[in-house]
Amino acid sequence: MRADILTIFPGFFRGPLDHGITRRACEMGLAEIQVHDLRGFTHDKHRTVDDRPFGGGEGMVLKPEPLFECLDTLQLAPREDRVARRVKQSVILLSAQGQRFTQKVAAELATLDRVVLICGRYEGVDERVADFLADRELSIGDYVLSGGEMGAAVIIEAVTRLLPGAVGNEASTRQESFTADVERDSEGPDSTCGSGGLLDYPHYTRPAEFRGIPVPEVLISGNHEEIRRWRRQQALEKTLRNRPDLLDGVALSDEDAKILARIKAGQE
Ligand code: 9D3
Repeated sequence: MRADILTIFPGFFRGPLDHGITRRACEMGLAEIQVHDLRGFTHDKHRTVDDRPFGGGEGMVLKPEPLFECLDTLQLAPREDRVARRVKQSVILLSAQGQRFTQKVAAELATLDRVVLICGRYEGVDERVADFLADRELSIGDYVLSGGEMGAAVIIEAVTRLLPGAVGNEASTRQESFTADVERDSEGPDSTCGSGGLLDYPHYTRPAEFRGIPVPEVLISGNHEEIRRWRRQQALEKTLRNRPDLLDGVALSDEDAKILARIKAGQE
């Protein structure tokens, strides 16, 4: 996959993309990431990328010309072919007004040959970019950021992990069961799920006692059936505590339902 990032802060991406899986994916030739400085597509002395909003109001708005001119240089297929999915390319505007980026969207993007990520800044981006340049508009969550750069880095990492060969065998096997979960229920488990749409169970490693805090005894017992049950119970407890919304969309086995009923009874 090739990814192009359009930004007024190209230096931001030196760091996030030069580590871990994204770095390795680039070195292996699975991903190619190009960062484009929007100021390189201005023509005035001050390399202006923003302007005041028509109609008045607070703050500045990202001008359309540098974004359109930068995209012109990228040799993408026509927008109608992208939107009709005749080509595996997508131009994405990162903004607070976008649809939510989820694991399901990440899986969708991972099937593409090219993605272009346009990073919004200031109070917003001239709406002609959303209407005529980008194919879709994405937000990474319901909180206020200062621009789209963090969002672009998040999307690159989430999508790169899904490229065949990008992560080790063990992890990719786990991911497959997870993707199946996502496909079964579009509103369902999104992230965080080790299995079955619940939060992951807690992990421990050596030492068996650390600063007086012991590892749960069951994990040292060697009784694998007991360990399996304990992990399931812990996953259910944690999900109920931190993400009760996930329990609505998940299919619970009889055993799970019993464990959950016992947890809820114990809370009263
Ligand atoms: C009047 C309200 N505005 C600011 C408090 C709205 C607003 C404008 C510009 C809010 C955020 C931004 C800049 N944010 C992004 O460009 C952005 C973003 C985000 O803020 N949250 C989650 N995902 C994203 S992706 C891009």
